[in-house]
Amino acid sequence: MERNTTLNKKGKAEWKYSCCGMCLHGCGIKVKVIDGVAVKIEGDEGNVDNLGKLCPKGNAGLMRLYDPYRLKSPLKRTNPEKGIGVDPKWVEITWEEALDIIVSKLKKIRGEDPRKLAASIVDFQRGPFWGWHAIFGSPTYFSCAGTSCGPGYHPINGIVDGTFAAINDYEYCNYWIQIGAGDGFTSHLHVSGSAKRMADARMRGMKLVVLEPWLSTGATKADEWIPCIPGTDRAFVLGMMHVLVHELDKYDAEFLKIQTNAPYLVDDDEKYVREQSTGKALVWDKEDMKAKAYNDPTVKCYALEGEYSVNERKCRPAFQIFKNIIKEYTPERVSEITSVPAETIRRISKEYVEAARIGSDIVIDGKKYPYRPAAVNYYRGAQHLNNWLDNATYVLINMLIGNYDVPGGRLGVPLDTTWLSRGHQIKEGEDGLVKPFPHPLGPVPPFKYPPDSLQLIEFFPIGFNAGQLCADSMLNPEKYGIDFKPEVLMLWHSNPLWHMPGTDKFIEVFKRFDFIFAIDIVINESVEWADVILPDHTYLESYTLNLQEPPVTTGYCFRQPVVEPLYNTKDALDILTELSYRLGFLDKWNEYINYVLGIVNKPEYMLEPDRKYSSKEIVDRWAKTEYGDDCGIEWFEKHGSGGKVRKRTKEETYQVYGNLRIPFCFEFVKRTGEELKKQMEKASIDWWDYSDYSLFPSWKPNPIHFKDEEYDLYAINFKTILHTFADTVVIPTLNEVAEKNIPDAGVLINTKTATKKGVKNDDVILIKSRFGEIKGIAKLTEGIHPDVIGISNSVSRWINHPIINKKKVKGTHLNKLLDASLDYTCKVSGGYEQTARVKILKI
Ligand SMILES: Nc1nc2c(c(=O)[nH]1)N[C@H]1C(S)=C(S)[C@@H](COP(=O)(O)OP(=O)(O)OC[C@H]3O[C@@H](n4cnc5c(=O)[nH]c(N)nc54)[C@H](O)[C@@H]3O)O[C@H]1N2
Ligand SMILES: Nc1nc2c(c(=O)[nH]1)N[C@H]1C(S)=C(S)[C@@H](COP(=O)(O)OP(=O)(O)OC[C@H]3O[C@@H](n4cnc5c(=O)[nH]c(N)nc54)[C@H](O)[C@@H]3O)O[C@H]1N2
Ligand code: SF4
Ligand SMILES: [Mo]
Repeated sequence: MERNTTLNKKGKAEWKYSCCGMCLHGCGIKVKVIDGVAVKIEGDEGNVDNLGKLCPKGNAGLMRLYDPYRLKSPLKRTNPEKGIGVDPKWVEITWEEALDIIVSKLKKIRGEDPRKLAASIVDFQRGPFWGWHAIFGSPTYFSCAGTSCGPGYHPINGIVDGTFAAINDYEYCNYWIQIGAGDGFTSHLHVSGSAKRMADARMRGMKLVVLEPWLSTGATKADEWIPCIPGTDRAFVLGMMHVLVHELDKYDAEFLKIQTNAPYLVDDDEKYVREQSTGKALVWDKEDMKAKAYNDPTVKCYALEGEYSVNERKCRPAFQIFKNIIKEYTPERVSEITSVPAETIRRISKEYVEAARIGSDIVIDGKKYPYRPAAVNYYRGAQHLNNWLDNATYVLINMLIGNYDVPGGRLGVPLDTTWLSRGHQIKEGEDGLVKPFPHPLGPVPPFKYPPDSLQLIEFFPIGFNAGQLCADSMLNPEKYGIDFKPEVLMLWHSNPLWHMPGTDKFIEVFKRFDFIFAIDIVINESVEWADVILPDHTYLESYTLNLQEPPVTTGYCFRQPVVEPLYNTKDALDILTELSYRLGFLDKWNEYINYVLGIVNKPEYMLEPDRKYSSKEIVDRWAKTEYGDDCGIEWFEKHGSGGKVRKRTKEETYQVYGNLRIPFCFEFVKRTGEELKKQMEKASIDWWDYSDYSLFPSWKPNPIHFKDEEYDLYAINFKTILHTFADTVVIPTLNEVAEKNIPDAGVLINTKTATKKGVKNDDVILIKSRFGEIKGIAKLTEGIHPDVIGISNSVSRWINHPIINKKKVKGTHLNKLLDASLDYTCKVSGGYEQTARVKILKI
């Protein structure tokens, strides 16, 4: 149905429906426009993802559009000297001149060796177009956006049930444990709508337990806050599994037997034992007392425990191996690691498994499902150096109660885009299991030595682009076999000097590029180093279709201009098309677009190789490909995207793996590690560690956990509802509110710890790690673990900007305290350690 968009006839006001671009998630918005001026943004109540709600950032969007410090024209640096605080002496130039300068640099390196381009791209809402640098010919992704977010999380979801993300069931969960995630309160999946979903769940009585080093927003609202030492969450959960299996003997054995590989027999070489004639993985039938193929219909009773001899080899069900591993994680031992009392670990485990109602069913819309209304949700804060092991642990604590993709439990969140997949990517894999997708954004990059990418993606058969490694590989090319010298850095919607760990190393790296160009809307810490800047339209002036892991809905949110572009700016997609044309690869670029947008499936909309298409035309064809001939831009302009964003059905949500099994034991991961090792050894690489490529998770302290009397504290970071990274700190209202919100206003220190160190509220302190130092303003609170200090993003910026310059202390940025190196990188997923060991001094 067409919506009535004219609300106020007298004032000629019209409401335009569009998509919020203040963070990646893209809530539905409507913007009131009077005489060509946008005056108000509200949530689109027809959008069932955000349910008509907006977070503070979404409400502040007009300040992005009308920001006086926006880029208004292409700029060229006239001061060749680069550095922090050095004035680039920008001058405005024409688009023609700007493109000429960039194209001549790019032409030169493309002719010599296209790997000389490094690209830092984090424009999530235009995700399909991230491949521009690959079409140019360079595999270097100069950003840790992937490894900051969910380096092990996305791959493990791709391996377990062919999804990208996951969330507890807002509708049916009764006992929600939240570990290091802002879901439902501040961040992660679609917070505007999820705050309502979380509040509704609490109103119907759902209990919430939050494990966090500080009293986060979620923790303040929870039934129980459990403070812990950073990076020890995995130990806490291993302790929970110990209690379930060794003390309470309560877990969902039926689910493990029928729906997972827990009963598969594994030998001492950590391989499945196979039927000699068919090669099928074997299980042990307890009743017939013999090994049978996992899918043999005569299996009467799968053994989960015991030790057997098959094909003259000793073997055990995978579950028995798991049980042996977690034997050592008694609550007493785990308590020493985490600082959480043993009785708390026991009590929470008991509450969790009791709430899970193992064995119960529920009928929804006439269909019977297993009912497991308890689940553990986690995200960035729960993932540390041994990131893979962290993720495997949190997956297993859910699987142990049989809650995977059933009502009340842990639900997979697919990336419902045509360019990547459509729904859960459930395909039959080997040994009766779902097919693993260890690189959820594309095919597994083949091993290669010497590598072609600075982020060494060739060494990560599971995981993500570990952009933080670009620093080490540029500074020590011989160590990694890098046989080319990067010359040009492209920045698009990205601030790597801010977002990468090891800031000082990256400052050094920035000095080594001969030429930097940026596509942005404002000048940030990285863009300040550019030679030429190309100004992009803001989200309120441009087109796209956006779909980013909505937890309970599917369908694109449509972005359209609500006003004419205010300045001499261009859409980033049009810029990329123009560059492709001038560099002579428009044909390849158009072919790529046809492929990533799925237009290849609708030949009538395919882009021809030699024509430049505007962003509007591309989005129109994209929309028609997705939704049919009548649903191009014209349709969306009239209707907004409300109608196309819909709730995922029960069939799309529950038990999507059908009769296929999901992995409880990560035999696939173990095997992948062995294959990698063989290739590395052939290339004479003896400095890689394969130990985390394991069947099951375990605990080992990482370098932040060794006894360190000098650096006696841990520094952590967190996002709050007020900001998207630190980008929105330059939005006046958001900054103003943040300055009044204690967690956003300085460095959180436990009152007792501060008093011991002679630090008072609002004192300026020096924070030092082994890798760097920063200054900050102390904010004393009871709401943080005594061994931890907490630094929000809102105090982290150092750019020369009227809002930042007004701050008493600039640049209180956690990343300056971190290292960017292989030592602090997970060798499976590419994730990195985001916690620092620090000491503080009053100054
Ligand atoms: N408001 C807002 N929303 C966002 C974003 C944003 O910038 N702002 N960014 C989006 C993006 S790209 C992402 S990746 C997601 C990230 O979403 P989240 O993972 O939810 O974000 P964070 O705040 O980085 O981390 C979550 C929590 O982990 C806690 N934490 C830190 N260390 C530890 C630890 O060792 N153990 C435990 N248990 N907790 C710890 C932090 O204090 C924080 O409260 O959010 C998305 N949504
Ligand atoms: N200390 C610390 N480090 C972190 C994080 C953290 O929370 N704390 N979070 C990590 C995570 S999860 C991620 S994903 C990364 C994100 O890291 P970044 O990619 O750097 O994140 P943003 O700040 O969103 O984007 C950078 C820049 O995009 C530009 N921009 C904004 N809107 C537009 C637009 O419409 N068009 C264009 N062309 N440019 C625009 C702005 O200049 C902004 O500064 O950072 C990671 N690093
Ligand atoms: S959650 Fe993100 S997309 Fe939604 S209103 Fe807030 S900033 Fe906008
Ligand atoms: Mo992220």
